[in-house]
Amino acid sequence: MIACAGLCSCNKEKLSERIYNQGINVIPAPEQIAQGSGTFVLDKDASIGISHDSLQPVVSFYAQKMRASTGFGLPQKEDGTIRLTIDKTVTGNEAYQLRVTEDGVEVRASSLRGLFYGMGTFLQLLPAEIESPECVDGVEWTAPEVEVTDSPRFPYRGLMLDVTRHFISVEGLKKHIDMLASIKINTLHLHLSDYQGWRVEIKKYPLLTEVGSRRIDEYGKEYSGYYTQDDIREIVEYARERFITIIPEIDVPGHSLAAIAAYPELSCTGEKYEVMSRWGRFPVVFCPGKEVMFEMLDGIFAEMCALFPGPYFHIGGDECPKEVWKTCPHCQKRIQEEGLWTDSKHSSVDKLQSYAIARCERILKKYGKRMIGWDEILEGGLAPDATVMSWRGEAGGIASALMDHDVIMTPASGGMYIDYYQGNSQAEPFAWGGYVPISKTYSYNPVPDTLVQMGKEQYIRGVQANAWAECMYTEDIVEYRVYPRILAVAEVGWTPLKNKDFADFSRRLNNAAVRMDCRGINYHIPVPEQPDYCRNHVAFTDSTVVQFSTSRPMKMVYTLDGTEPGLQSAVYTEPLVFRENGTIKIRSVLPSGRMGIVREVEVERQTFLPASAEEPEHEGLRLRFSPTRCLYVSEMADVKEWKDSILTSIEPIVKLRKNKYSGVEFYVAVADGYFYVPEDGIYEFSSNNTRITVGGRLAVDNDGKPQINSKYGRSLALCKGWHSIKVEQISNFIGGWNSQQRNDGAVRFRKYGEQAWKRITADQLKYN
Ligand code: TNX
Repeated sequence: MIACAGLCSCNKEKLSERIYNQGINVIPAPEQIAQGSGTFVLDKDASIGISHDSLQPVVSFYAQKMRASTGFGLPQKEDGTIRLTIDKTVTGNEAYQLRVTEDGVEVRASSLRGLFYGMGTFLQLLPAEIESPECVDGVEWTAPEVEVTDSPRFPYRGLMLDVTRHFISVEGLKKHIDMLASIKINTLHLHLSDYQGWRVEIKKYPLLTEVGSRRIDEYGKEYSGYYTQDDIREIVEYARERFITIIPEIDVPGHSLAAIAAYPELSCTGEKYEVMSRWGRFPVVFCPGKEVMFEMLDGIFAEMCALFPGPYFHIGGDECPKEVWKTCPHCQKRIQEEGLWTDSKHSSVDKLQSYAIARCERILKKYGKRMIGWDEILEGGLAPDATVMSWRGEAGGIASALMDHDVIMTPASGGMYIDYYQGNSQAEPFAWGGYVPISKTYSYNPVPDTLVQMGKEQYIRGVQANAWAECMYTEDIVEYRVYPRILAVAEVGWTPLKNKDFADFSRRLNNAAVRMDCRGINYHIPVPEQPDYCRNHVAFTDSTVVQFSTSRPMKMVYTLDGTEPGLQSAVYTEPLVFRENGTIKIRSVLPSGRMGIVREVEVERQTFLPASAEEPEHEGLRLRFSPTRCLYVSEMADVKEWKDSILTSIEPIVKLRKNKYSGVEFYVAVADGYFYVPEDGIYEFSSNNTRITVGGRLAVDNDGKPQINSKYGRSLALCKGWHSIKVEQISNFIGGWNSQQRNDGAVRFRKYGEQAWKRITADQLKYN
């Protein structure tokens, strides 16, 4: 019987011989690996030997793991089959040497961490089922004969988890820590405070969590969560045992509304605010003109620095709207007193931000910590010893390195934003935006040529991926976005450039997938996409061909009868031809038999919808408007009082754009009239409004969904001429998204085959 979830092999085939267990599957790929012809077999007689008692923690960690899956006793013996030795001639704190021969396994390193990584590599040489938490039968526990000499390319290899927008439980964090340790990621950065939540207990300031950890969602439900100091100690210790350092981030002076909700004196005006339940940037931030900001930060940092033993503390510093500071008397006084005048390089408010950050650095130094900040901390002049995380491209990182500051590269443009879509947005679950397939993450090189030319590349300390969590509503979806892309980051951070090979990495992922199954991780499996023209509703008049591919080569199975595709379903081998209505359900299959999410594509045979016999009379659309709060279109039927007017284009249905960050104005609006179709054709529609109906048929449906990244567009076969159009817009927020925030109000359309979208323009609108 197989213990690993998601593994399914009821036949007699040996698991160890399955395709995903063939070859060498180590991630990240080592610096040097030479394969011999022999094989090591781990059997019931195997034992472990250590050179010194201090190695006990590493040995117990792995012995326990291997006992669980193999069922072997793995006792400790002086001359064990697997031998771990501290060897000071192996240079580098994270380096190790690993020799696997027919007779045994030898790991040497100058540190416990090195031995931990060496053993990690050995486990990856064994069949993937070694990671199973339960005993697995039918596996021959073999590892190829190899000689490995290994050390990382960069000392810093990190993941940032945003636990403010959506909280991750202690158990959830431990699951990440376990997985990250197995791929030699050594830093977990926790983003602990933001507009939307304060997530760490501070004894001196209890309201930070009492008030700051709670927000009210669009349904009036409370969302909350925070780590007690005991939780933090537990997480930090768990991570330490796995050689992972946790870096806490308290974001200042922007992204600080949750703290202001708890202690209003922290802002310029002292007004009372609520913890934000919507995403975006808001102009309520800390006031560096007031001493109370620094007094409180001192108290907060004091407690946190004692909890987090690592050398670094992250103070955020990103995206601070500084407009309020320009008119705040406290800020202006500070600018005067400190002489923070605008000069040719920096504005006075930028200098004020730098002043605040430099004071944070002084507080942190008092507690023995080094400061990290996002690249905005460069803007008013960089604090003396700051380490910079370059996220807005590499420019901030390059500028910092040129000033001899340490840099961690984490550019969104370099594929390090793993909150972005990893496949076509039409095929993937809802995400923030962007497009970061794993190949993009994998191909990132953190050392820009300029720095090599200037001899400054040593300031690049490493690389990090960021999992911002606005659109990660559950812990499952966090895992879906993080894995397997973080495996690519692990290889970017560890493996020498010359050893990187995406095709081989993709192959090794099939083995890593089984290891992740054993850990119960909900990782992403490429979703079938139509190569050039990906959409979920396909209309045609005579016949159509629907084609699928995946971002890395993968078997696909599908059904046409509405049932869930399974391993026994038809295998996709060639484009599907339709002459009648149909529903395609298709998903990818990994070599292990594990399947990805089901993609559903509706195929519909239509006849051209005739245009209206007469041209409508007046230019524009009729608008009905009501300042009522609704969440769903169905609630609009109960709205009693409407105000009628005429619109000359569709866009103004989305109001108040200039006020988009400070709140949501609740209203409903319906625009009605006709839209001119320039020629016969099959048209696809797209809009971030709530619902679009053309010719009485649904063309876009975002009802009850966040009104960004619309993927609910449908297609219609339309004759040239005037067709009725109805645009419904609910202004509210759903899933944290203000429905005006990323909605320009437009309705876009394109004829099949065209790539570019066109807006419906004013001259295409009329009403009767
Ligand atoms: C920018 S990266 C932010 C975050 C958002 C993220 C969304 C950075 C320092 N700030 O607050 O969550 O974009 O991708």
